[in-house]
Amino acid sequence: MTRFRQHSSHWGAFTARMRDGRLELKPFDRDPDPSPLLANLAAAIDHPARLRRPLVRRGWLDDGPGPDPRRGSDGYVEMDWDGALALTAAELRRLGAGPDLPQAGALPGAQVFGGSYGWASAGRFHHAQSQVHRFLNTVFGGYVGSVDTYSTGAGSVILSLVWGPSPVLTRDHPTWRELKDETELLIAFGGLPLRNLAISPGGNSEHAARSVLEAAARRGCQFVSISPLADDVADIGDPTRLAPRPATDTALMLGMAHRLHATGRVNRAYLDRYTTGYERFEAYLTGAADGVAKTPEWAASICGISAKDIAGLADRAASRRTLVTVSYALQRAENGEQPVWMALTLSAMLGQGHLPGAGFCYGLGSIGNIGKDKLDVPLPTFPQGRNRVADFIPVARISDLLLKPGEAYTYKGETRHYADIRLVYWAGGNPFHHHQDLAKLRAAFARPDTIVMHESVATASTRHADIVFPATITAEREDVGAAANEPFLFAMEPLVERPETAGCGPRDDYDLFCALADRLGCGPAFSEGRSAGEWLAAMYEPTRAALAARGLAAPDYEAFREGGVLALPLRDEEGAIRRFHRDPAANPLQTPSGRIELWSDVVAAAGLPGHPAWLPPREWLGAPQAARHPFQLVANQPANRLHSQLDFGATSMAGKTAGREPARLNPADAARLEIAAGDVIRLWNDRGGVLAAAAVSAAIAPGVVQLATGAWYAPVDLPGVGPTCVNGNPNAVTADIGASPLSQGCAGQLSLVSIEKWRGAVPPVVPHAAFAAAERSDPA
Ligand code: PGD
Repeated sequence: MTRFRQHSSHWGAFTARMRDGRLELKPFDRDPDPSPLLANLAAAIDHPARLRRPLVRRGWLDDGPGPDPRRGSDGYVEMDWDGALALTAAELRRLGAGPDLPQAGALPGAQVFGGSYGWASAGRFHHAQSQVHRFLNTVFGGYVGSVDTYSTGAGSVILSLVWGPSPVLTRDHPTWRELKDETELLIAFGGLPLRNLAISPGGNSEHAARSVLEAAARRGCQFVSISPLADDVADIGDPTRLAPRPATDTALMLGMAHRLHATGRVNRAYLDRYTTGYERFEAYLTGAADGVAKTPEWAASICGISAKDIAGLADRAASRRTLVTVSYALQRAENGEQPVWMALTLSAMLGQGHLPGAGFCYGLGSIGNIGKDKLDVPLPTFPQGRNRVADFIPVARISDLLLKPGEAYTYKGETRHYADIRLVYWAGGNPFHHHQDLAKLRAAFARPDTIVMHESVATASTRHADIVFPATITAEREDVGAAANEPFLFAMEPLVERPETAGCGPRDDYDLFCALADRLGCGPAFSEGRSAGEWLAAMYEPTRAALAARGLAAPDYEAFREGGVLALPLRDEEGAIRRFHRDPAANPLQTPSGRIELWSDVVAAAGLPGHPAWLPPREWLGAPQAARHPFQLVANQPANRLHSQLDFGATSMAGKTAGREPARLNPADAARLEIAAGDVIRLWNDRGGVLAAAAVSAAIAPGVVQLATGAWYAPVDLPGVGPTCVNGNPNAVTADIGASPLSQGCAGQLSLVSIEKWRGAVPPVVPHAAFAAAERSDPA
């Protein structure tokens, strides 16, 4: 394969070719700021962590399906495809899969968890989650799914009640264009880190954030980043950096709001026209309701920023065109709804939402495609079929689902009950990376009868599954690269041959679902008789037809593949937020009142205050628990990889110290604990421990330790301290709690830990290759 071929990833498009056994890669020529993550892919081509043959867990093979605490410590046996597919089909049939599903009443899918959360790869046809959902819909009539995302659970639930569906509003609003041209002051709660902006689910062709920020700065726009990590904003335009105690942004915003109130700068006309419920919020703000005025002084005592700075920031915001943004990170925490709702309230009090470049934006800086212009044509998608099982969980409740069948929990004001799950089917995600309190997840994964997983590489999750199928990687497949708000469609080509292992190499998720569906008598219903290429051509057709209908160049499928890249038209119209502000009666928001709700009956009925409020979480630096575990762990998104993907890649490995993930702490804390850069340190609490390589940085606020997610979970029983992840996965110590009874969102960003220099014998990191170890004998 000597010609450069088109491809795409969540972090950027590129062309590549194999030369002298190495992948040579060129970023997309329209990309002004390509991501360093592109360099991670090459290692995947023939990495020893690649899965090449189906694996079956030794205990499952010997003793059959059933709950089993050996998951996570058991051995694996390699099988050939026929043997593994036959075993799996028999197990799925035992659980009710097949062509003769009941038309009414209980479906076998009601005991199958198929939420299968995970980002997998960028191509739209080989999108693992769509594939697994279509398969389960076909053979089980459906599955217990999941709603919301690990990215934004608390934030999207609260906004869906008080602002409207956040994906619609944030993706339907040209915020970057307005920021470049109009904004005078950007107040970014949670910062605006370029590392997050490099990523978009499905692809990110032009990394424009840096140039937009530079242009805005040249025009005189000022930036304020509010984060305990000073490098959550780039050094563009001399940004003001304020470092509150983590988890206290709501208090800081309340202090600002009180200042606006006390100085008569609340925009009452805006509140009257566009919002409901301000009076009830105001009674809380002033203390009329609870006797505590939320003054800047009050806020300062909680968040650690001086009252003068809080008041000064409110004054600055009120005197210029101000955009208030709040990042996903802030809501990935207990009571994570509050900073999002309070930022919306603060911006409503400033009353500039009707002005271009001002108002409120959720998630700008959290992910690349928010705030970009919207597309005018539909994108290719793989149809998932109909899920006839209505049951679901909020996505981050996976451990509770498996551990507590029948138990009640609440979600959006409803009382629901966890299903009794016998089968877990996962493709394209890494729960032993992404979920919190991984020791608890291990106990949860001991419960089902059977866990089937498709993966390209042997992750910690595959080491907890019973049947593991090796999937191809994106570089081995033909696909189409497309993403919301992305103005290009990419004809992704295979870049390398797929590895063969004695005629038994990895397969595409689609091919292996076809093979299973065939064995279950559901082949035609799953595949509709189409090859992958035929599906791709069919998926492309709605986009082509829409282009033709607009009189634009609309190449047929072959011509599109030949060209490699197709530019898509953008919609030249105001977004939903502008339409609402132009005429709120004609274009109401999708909230009960049609307006921005600063009081919500639905939220109040769910047992939370009906207005945004400072609700201290259990784990923050002002909590009683901080006496035992005095450091706030910020477990954020990594700069050197996407989540846990390609953790063995060049950029990811370059960020580690002797193969171990770095944990950054403030120089004063490091000195007090006698920790030097490069030392191995232990972070721990009652849930477990994790080893990391110390990095000392003034960018980290005192009392804070930052350890990014994504190192592969490798628990080792260390003498004297018990199970400890020796590779540096922070989810060994994070809390598995819902953000609140309202949203049940992921709360993994912030926890309390203790830190010590590890003085015992330093255990080696577990290399990625070791996760792939298996017996080679074929048992069949
Ligand atoms: P990835 O590492 O992207 O993490 O969690 P997610 O599970 O999405 O996992 C994707 C997996 O899919 C990889 O292991 C990859 O090898 C595999 N894969 C890729 N392509 C294919 C394919 O074609 N077929 C198959 N079968 N497999 C494939 C991410 C999640 O983590 C997210 S989105 C967020 S925002 C959360 N963030 C945090 C956080 O901030 N703090 C904490 N503590 N925890 C978090 N967890 C969440």
